[in-house]
Formats: sequence, structure tokens, C-alpha cells
Amino acid sequence: MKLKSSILGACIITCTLSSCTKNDELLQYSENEWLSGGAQTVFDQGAGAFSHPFPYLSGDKLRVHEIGDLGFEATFVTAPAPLNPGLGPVYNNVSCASCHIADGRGRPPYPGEQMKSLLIRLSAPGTDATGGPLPLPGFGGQLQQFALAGRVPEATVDILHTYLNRYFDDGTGYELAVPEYQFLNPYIPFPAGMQFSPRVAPPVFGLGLLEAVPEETILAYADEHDADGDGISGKPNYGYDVIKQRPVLGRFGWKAAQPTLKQQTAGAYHEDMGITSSYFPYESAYGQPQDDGLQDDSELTDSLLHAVTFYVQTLAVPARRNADAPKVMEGKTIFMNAGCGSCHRPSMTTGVNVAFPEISNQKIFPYSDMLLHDMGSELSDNRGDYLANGNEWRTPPLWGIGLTKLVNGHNYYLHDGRARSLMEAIMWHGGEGAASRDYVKQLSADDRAKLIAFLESL
Ligand code: HEC
Ligand code: HEC
Ligand SMILES: [Ca+2]
Ligand SMILES: [Ca+2]
Ligand SMILES: [Ca+2]
Repeated sequence: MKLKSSILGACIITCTLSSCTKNDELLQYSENEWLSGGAQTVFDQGAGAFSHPFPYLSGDKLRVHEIGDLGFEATFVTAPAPLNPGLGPVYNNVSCASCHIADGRGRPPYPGEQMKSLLIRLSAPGTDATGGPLPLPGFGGQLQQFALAGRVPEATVDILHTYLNRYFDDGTGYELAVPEYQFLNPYIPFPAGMQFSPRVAPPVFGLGLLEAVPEETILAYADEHDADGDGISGKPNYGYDVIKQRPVLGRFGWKAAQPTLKQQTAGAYHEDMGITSSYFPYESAYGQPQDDGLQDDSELTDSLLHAVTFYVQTLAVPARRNADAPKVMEGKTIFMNAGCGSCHRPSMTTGVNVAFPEISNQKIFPYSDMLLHDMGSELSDNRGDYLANGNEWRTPPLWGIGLTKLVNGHNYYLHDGRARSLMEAIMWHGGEGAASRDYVKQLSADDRAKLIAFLESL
């Protein structure tokens, strides 16, 4: 299977590049749901499944990916230093890879552990000049729980849990863990009206393909005022593009507030690690006592920003496992019948980009519509993020989700990692997702297992 698929994959890209005629076998193959990332799918079911470059990268592009890979792994340190200086003065973590572990997802801290791959966005009520969240005076747009020697972290965070006990219709109980955040040791008192949004690091593979989906495709799924009356709206977010200096369709982040992978990457260096760049030339702590207030040169070169962005653009998507097993196929039918596919759209096709044929014209299976949905008050962070309100979250892609445990060693899902299993993630769905959740609630244990088997095959 593996070898055959790779060879056929090679045919597909050759055909795309030279527009040769498709024969039936290829056509059938291009419909094949095993290939979650189209021709840019990899056949690794192990712990490294999220960490492969696109199998088809022409010319010196693989080299750029490799340079970006080193940048993604690099541990930043206090300046001056010969290698990777510029960390801080305040930061959440020291490298991209320490949050996006093995290019996969982060998790909330275990009891007694410090928070590392979960971060807290902050804001004051209102919006800034770009329509985005208003920075919280004295703390900015994000809480940094670490600081360089001799400087004070902004605050530390403890997470406590309460538990909701609920029941499937067949009487089987399930439990939802509700996180409660306690902010401790703030370096100055928190201003009144503080809003916060906890978010775990999502996986970073397949993102170049999602960036290549035409805007029209995503907008065609939108039905903001539910004109067709199916209970599902779907709303595009428009974040602010700091280079174009205007709102642009958002795609990345849990609320789809980031328009491009480059800006997302520059933003991560800036807020998560304290590394300035041409995108964000001032330290996140600028104006706070942690910063020296001097305006230095960018700590990150444009060429490294380019390479690390290219790295996340060209991480391949793992192939599905057991996609044709009867249990999995029945699980997919249940998934569609439950209405999951109204938001977790099975497939999309990327647009044509002559400068980047590797991402062009690929039928991909992300299981997302890239739009915001009202997920109800129980999942709300009560904080706006451009056009997203507190209840609204972007449908996360489900591709590769069945490999989470293997790659990341845990089963924590949703924006703040509160769900401890795939089923718990489903049972948290409210708002527009409530009807789907209730459908699952009335399933037999056998059918619930089939639904999970399908998700685990993604
Ligand atoms: C402190 C942990 C942390 C660090 C360090 C970090 N990230 Fe992230 N990353 C996150 C979180 C949390 C999100 C989701 C943010 C949001 O919802 O707005 C995210 C989102 C992303 C996304 C968008 C993924 C998607 O599906 O929308 C990309 C790409 C990304 N990060 C790349 C990077 C790169 C490159 C670096 C290093 C420069 C980096 N990250 C460093 C936590 C981290
Ligand atoms: C109304 C749109 C919508 C429907 C319908 C829907 N989902 Fe979701 N799903 C979302 C959104 C939005 C999130 C993210 C919520 C959050 O992080 O708080 C999500 C999160 C998830 C997650 C966790 C993903 C991750 O990366 O952490 C899983 C698993 C999931 N959904 C499965 C399902 C299944 C199975 C169904 C059908 C029973 C379903 N969803 C129905 C929108 C939807
Ligand atoms: Ca710095
Ligand atoms: Ca801050
Ligand atoms: Ca609708």
C-alpha cells in the first residue's frame, strides 16, 4: 500500500505540473481519502508522523525547510550570546518546538507542573485601532509567566478543576473537567475588567495546504445568519495583516485571527519567546519595567523568519490508518449523520499557485471549514478576537488527530486542552454544535465506539 501510494502520488504531482491527461486510476486515486494531504501525504504512523517535509519539494526548497526545521527547534537564550540570542525579557517558552511538541499539540500542565505549552491571551474591554483585542495596561496582549534573570515574570497561573457529571441516553455516565484559572503573583495588580483566553499550542503540519485554499472556497461555506436554516452558521474572521495594513481573512489560531503563516510565526517569536522581527520591532514588554526601553535592531533576521515560516508551510500530513475498515466506515457515516461534517468539512481543494506548484490543486481532507462557530457559553472565553466573540471558535482540522496520543503522549483536546479524550471533546460541543452532541448522546455504546474509531483513523 505504502509504496504504491507513493508512486501514484508522484504521478499526481507530475500531472498537476505538466497537465497531462488523467486516466481513470488516477482520478479514483485522487478521490482517495487515505491521502489526507493529497500528494503531500506521508506514510508514517509512528511518533515522527507530524514531522516530515512534503514528499514533493522541488529544487532547493527542501534545504529551506531544513534550515527552518533547525530554527523551529532552536532554543533561544539571553542576549548577548553567540547562538540564538534575544530571548525575553518576558516569555512563555524558549523554542517553537517546546510548545508544538514533535510538530503536534501542547497540553495544560499536570498538577504541580509549570504551564509551558498553554498560554494566556489578555485584553482590556474594547478594541484597538485595528479592530483587535485591546492590550491590558501593564501586561499587553499575552501573559508571560517567565522572565530573564533579574526581571519579574508578569504573573504565574494555577489551574484548578471542577467536574460536571452527565449521562448518555443509555445511562452511561461521562465527566467533563472544567478548568478554573487562578492568576498568582502579578508583578502589579491586574487592572479591573481583565479578559483572558487560555490556548494550547495546536499541531503545525499541513498548514501550507490550508493557507493555499482559495478565499472563495472558505467564504462559500459561510452562512453567517444561517440563511439555509440548518442551525449551522459559520462566520469568517478577518484579522489584521500588519504588512498589508488592512483586514484579511483569518485562518490560523483557535479563533482564526491570523491571516498568514508568516505573521503567525513572527507573532509567536514576538509574544511567546520575546524575539523581535521586522514584523514586530518592539519587545512585547515594551513600556513595562521588564524592558530596558531601548529600541534595538530586530533579533530575528528576515531570512530566518522566512525559513521557519516555510518549515510550517511544508510539513506533510500523515496518511489515514484503516480508513476502509468496516467499523471506521460505519463511524464515518455516523459522523456525517450527526452533522459533524457541516463544520468539520471532509475535503477542500487548494488553489493554483504557479510559484508554488507543490501546494497547488491538491484535494485535501482537513475536516474543517476554517470558519468560526458559536460553540456555546460553556466553551466561551468571554473575550473578543477581531470578529470572533467569546463563544466563537474556528473549527479545528481533525486530520492526524488519531495520532495525538502516539506523537504527543497525551489525549488533551480543545482550545485550552480541557478535554481528556476525543469523546469528552465531542461532549463539550454546545451552541451550533449542540445538535451534534445530542445526536452522539443518544447513540449506543457500539456506535459511539465506531465514531471514535473513525476519528482515530484520521
Ligand atoms: C508558548 C507556547 C508556544 C510557542 C513557544 C510557540 N507557539 Fe505556536 N502556537 C501556540 C498557541 C497557543 C497557538 C494558538 C494561538 C491562537 O489561538 O491564537 C499557536 C499557533 C501556532 C500556529 C497556527 C496553527 C493553526 O493551526 O492555526 C503556527 C503556525 C505556530 N503556532 C507556529 C509557531 C512557531 C513557528 C513558533 C516559533 C517561532 C511557535 N509557534 C512558538 C503556542 C506556542
Ligand atoms: C458547529 C460546528 C461544529 C460541529 C457541528 C461539530 N464540531 Fe467539532 N469542533 C468545532 C469547533 C469550533 C471546535 C473547537 C472548540 C474549542 O476548541 O473550544 C471543535 C472541536 C472538535 C474536536 C477537538 C479538536 C481539537 O483539535 O482539539 C473534535 C475531536 C471534534 N470537534 C469532533 C466533532 C465531532 C465528532 C462532531 C460531531 C458529533 C463535531 N465535532 C461537530 C465545531 C464543530
Ligand atoms: Ca528580546
Ligand atoms: Ca505580556
Ligand atoms: Ca446554515
